[in-house]
Amino acid sequence: MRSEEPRSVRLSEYRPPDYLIDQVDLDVVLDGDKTLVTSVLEIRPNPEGRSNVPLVLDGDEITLAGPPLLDNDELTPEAYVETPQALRIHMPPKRAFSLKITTKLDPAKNTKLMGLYRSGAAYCTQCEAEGFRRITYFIDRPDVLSTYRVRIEAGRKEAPVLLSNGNPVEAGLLPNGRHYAVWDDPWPKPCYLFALVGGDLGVVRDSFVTVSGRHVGLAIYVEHGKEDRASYAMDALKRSMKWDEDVFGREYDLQVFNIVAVSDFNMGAMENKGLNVFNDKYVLASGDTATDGDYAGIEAVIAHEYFHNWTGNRITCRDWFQLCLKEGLTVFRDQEFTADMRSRPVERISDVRGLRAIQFVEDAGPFAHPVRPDTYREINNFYTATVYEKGAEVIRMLQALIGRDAFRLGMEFYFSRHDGRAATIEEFIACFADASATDLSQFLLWYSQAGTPEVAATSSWDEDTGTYTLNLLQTVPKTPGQDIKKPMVIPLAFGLLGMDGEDLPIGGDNAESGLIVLNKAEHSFAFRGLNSRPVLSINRTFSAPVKLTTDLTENDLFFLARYDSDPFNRWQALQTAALRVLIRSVHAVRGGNRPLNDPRLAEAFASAIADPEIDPALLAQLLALPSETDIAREIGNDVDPDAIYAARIGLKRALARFVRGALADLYRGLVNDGPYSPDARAAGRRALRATALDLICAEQDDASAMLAFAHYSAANNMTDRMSGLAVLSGIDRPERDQAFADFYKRHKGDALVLDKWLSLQAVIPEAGTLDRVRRLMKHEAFSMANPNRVRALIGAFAASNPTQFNRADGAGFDFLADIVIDLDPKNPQVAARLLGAFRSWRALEPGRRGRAEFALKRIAATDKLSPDVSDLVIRALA
Ligand code: 0A1
Ligand code: ZN
Repeated sequence: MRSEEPRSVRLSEYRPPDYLIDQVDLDVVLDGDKTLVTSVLEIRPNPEGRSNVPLVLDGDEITLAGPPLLDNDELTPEAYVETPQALRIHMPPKRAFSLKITTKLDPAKNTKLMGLYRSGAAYCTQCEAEGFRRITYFIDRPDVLSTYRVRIEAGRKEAPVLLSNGNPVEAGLLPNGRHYAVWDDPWPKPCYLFALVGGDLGVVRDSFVTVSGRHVGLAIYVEHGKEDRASYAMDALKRSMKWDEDVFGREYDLQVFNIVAVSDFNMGAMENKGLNVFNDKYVLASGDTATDGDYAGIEAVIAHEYFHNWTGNRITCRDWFQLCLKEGLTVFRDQEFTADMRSRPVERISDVRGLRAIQFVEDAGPFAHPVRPDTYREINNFYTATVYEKGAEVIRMLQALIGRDAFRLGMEFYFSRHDGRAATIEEFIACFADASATDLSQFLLWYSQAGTPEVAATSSWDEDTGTYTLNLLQTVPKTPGQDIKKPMVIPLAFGLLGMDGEDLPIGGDNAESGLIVLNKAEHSFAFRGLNSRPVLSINRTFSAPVKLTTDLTENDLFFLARYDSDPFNRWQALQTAALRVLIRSVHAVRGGNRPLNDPRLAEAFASAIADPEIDPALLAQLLALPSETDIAREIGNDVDPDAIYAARIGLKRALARFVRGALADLYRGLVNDGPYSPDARAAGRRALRATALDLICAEQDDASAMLAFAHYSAANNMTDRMSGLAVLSGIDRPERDQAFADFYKRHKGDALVLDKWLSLQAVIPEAGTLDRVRRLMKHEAFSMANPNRVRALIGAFAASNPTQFNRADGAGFDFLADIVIDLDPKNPQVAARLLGAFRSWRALEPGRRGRAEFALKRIAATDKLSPDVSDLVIRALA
């Protein structure tokens, strides 16, 4: 490593701040490269901190415009020092005082998109996690809570819209074509929730009346001309506000709620108090520009950011180690919202697919970390699937363990005890321990032990006594820095199916409720008085985020796929059966044989298709084979992505041949010529039709190309157009280029739509793709400066094209290394995210592993790496 290793921060070293800041008055003059920020801070020594210590205000790439003023008196040059990372006042008064600081910024030069920057026609901010220090000197940590009054001034033409947190209190005209607005946020907040927007934007307005009758003005600001694409986001916002009242008793607490969509954004969106700033991808949608998946994403992200108003904003985190306190909980809340708005089982399946594809892989590789990490070098690298998605699973388990009523009571305790404060995981869990009179100390291991627990279920059947015995064994694998693990508390929802496929009444030890709770390494449960050997359905609804192995036979699995009363486990049974075939097949392929097939799987597909009771969205999930990543994860080491690809496409072809007639009927029966509606039912039908198309076209021959092209051409909405194009993209026929060219012509100039076009080309599993990606980097639709474009092309290639990113010659790795090295100085966060593609490099077969290591070492040897990238390469190579 050429650059210095970034310093580690440790949870165990937490100390309360030495000073508190009660009030912040900001005056921001937006004026291009002469932008000035003046802040007046009301500061006092913290009784819980150390006394007589210097006041250290964090800073990052900012400079003072003049000496600070303490209680209106200019500080002498000896009284303070400005370093690249801080403003230090050597001997501040031992009483409350005010400090006035002015900094000068150039938002247009801010390519990191942290702090105050420009996006299109707007100035905007991003402060989480440590961006406020790029605007002004401040105690930039979440346990310093202040009320804010913000005055913004700008040219009226350049920035007719001036927004900040809280309520609007004043606005007016100024000489020289300028104007100003004042915002006041009465709720104390940490500086990471500060936001400001100034720009020339279009707006869509609506309103919401809260449960106690207060009127809230809602507004969504977008690029001019895109107003008609914000209506679904607005609808989702109103539904979120109502849902949080109904389900969690949470009422909104300001006169206005504003959302601004910007096109340059490092993440999905940000929950700044009363002023959410969004990546425009999660706001803008119309039937012609967005897919059903995009609509679902908008609904979920709008809800997520809105729900943060209570879980994150009213109650925030004491320090960044507690990030899951707001993120895991808020993901849980948005997933529950979606389950209530759409189909609960389908939402669960798609959440679990996502969890396994990303979090399980993360948990099994060099980047594994606990839901609450205990050390970090760069906090930006901990906005991970583990903190977010596994964090949500932990909350879901908590609810399963103590029951819904106690869970709701625990949430009430949490809201009333910690409102207006910065809390910890221990304080959060104590609310549930009190609400349920349960000792949750062992449960806390879910926050501190990394790695996906493995549960092995074996059983025996005693025909003479009618006794079924279930043995459960749990282990937690080693992860970086954690060699020894303790047994966890694992709630497993389960049922036993009788010969007729019905759930048997469950008797027996500790298991009357349909929930087994493991808390030791090994358990054994006996179920007596049964007439025949039952079939076990366990971890129903995926009640615990574990890797499960069972002694279920394939016939048991097909039985469950058909009869299980839990739709999740019906899906799971088919996935497990398919995975078993696929893994055998991968071995066959590597041994030089043809891919394998299992006629029973084909029959299971046929019977699912023939089942009139199954809802189309669920059927689409049932018919989707495990992904290449699923197969790789299951294999675990010595992974050969080409063999996986061959096994999967081989099985898909065989299955499709077997159910060809049924698929064709299904495909025909699902046509819908009516106008597009993004509702879940219609989306489910489109999803099933797309799945049928994908299977029918698995041969990738001339007929497939014609059908997919016809599907593409007949589409009257983006969802259908994309499902046609996605299938075509895998078929090397002239129709493919024709469709890509047509798509480009139709959507030229619409960057968000062209992201889809870039992504689809980046994931083509063919040897020419890397060159295609290189060519597309020079295309006018691409820009290295925009995170969405980078993710659409390069991110998709690295994360979603297993055969081509992991090319045997290492060219995929080299390409990504070059990109990371080039992007790092401009936008380290986005560069670091791309490195996530190396999350399982050690699991590859030795040739590829060596080439991946070489590429990682080349990055590590680069001069002046950012803390973001160097932290990840250090961990990847450790
Ligand atoms: N709190 C946001 C996530 C977020 C984190 C960092 C950001 O800037 C780099 C932006 C957003 C959320 O959970 O939605
Ligand atoms: Zn969040």
